[in-house]
Amino acid sequence: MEIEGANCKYRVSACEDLEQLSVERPIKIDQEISGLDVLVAELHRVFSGDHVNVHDVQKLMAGYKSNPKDWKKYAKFDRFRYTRNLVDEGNGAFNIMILCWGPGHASAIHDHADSHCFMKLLSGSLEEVRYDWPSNVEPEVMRKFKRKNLRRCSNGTDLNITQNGNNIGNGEYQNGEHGNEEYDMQEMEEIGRTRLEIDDVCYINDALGLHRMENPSHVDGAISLHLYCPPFDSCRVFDARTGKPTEAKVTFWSKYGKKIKRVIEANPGGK
Ligand code: 2CO
Ligand code: FE2
Repeated sequence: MEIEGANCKYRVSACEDLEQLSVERPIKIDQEISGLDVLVAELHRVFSGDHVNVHDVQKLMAGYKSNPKDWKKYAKFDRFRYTRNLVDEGNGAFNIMILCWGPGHASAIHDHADSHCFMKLLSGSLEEVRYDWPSNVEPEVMRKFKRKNLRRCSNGTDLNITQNGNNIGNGEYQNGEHGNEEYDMQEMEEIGRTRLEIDDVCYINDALGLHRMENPSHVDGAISLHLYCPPFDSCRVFDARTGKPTEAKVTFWSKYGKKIKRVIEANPGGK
């Protein structure tokens, strides 16, 4: 994918030029963004056009310098899991949220549902661990690689697992029980590791692989700002030992600074 030219108004698999995977580093900052509300306003402006360049979104996020007074109303932690706190719904084109990671909190290994994912560290530090796709799970973007006769990808079957009640967000990955389907187990392969420090911006999409985020500190929390476009409400999480994917809902802990009332869902088939 020609990341810099990719139009992130569309899903990753709908982008043209899938060959190049490079991202310009360091990100050149064209304008300083004086607050989180200014960043959100600039994002609305950029996303109101027909074409949104991935690199321009990175630049805007890099141009904002983290200031706790801007984001403290969204910084809501849970003792047990990382929380997802919605800041803005981007007129349906994107959503932007603040994730709060308590000491030692981590996500499962997950994909990004064919969307673009931008991430900026606001406080503390986080480690991103990237993984290759298990060879028997094929994301939409890789199908496109194949259709275009471009490099790579598996010839295995696509597992179609949709287990209701699974949940990513608030760190909750209630992966439920695995089905009875045959599964060719394969340990997942780590392909990279990056330590993010305050104000660092990074980007991932399904063509670049899967990832897991972890707060390496056992003492301090970490806070990150995430932008997804298009927004998504479910993704797949993967078992590191087997590569097995499970569909998981993504949920919010708070929206616009207000905590969401949790509804305990009935579990018809549950124990
Ligand atoms: N994608 C995860 C989530 O939205 C966070 S890791 O950074 O993309 O919960
Ligand atoms: Fe992620």
